[in-house]
Amino acid sequence: TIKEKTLAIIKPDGVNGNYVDVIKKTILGSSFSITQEMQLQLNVNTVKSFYAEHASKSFFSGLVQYMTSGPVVIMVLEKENAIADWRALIGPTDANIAKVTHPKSVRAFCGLDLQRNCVHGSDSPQSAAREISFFFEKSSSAAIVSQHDEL
Ligand code: YYY
Ligand code: MG
Repeated sequence: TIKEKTLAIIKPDGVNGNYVDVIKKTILGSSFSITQEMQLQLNVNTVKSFYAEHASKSFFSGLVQYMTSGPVVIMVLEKENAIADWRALIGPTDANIAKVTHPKSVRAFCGLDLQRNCVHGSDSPQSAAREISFFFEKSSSAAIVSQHDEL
């Protein structure tokens, strides 16, 4: 079996609401291994760069504000079919919809609404590769943008 890696983020509402342990138990109980993990306070430039594909959207400034509102836990998850399986486990983007359509999903049990949906998951092999190197490579984008942030 060929293992695959994906990037998971426990967002500020998840960390703040003390959901880190229960989410990690869910991850490990679903046959993923957590191969890398770090807790970070993201800054504005890092979030803008990470979510660059959404820069033109009306929700972008709210998303940046939210993602910088407190610490996040960033993890690399590994298993066969990790990318699709983690997306399935977290459920739909809008936590209010998740509560109705996917009541056992992570976003259903710890998310609050469309913006504050508790967790991130890469959506394709291309994004997984980009997002993992964004945070975990030595000369990663996150490290580079952090140096230029004014916080
Ligand atoms: O991949 P996923 O996180 O499920 O959703 P995206 O469409 O990539 O949006 C990224 C992020 O932006 C989402 O997790 C919440 C937020 N967001 C929002 O606040 N309002 C929207 N209408 C859409 C997304
Ligand atoms: Mg996405």
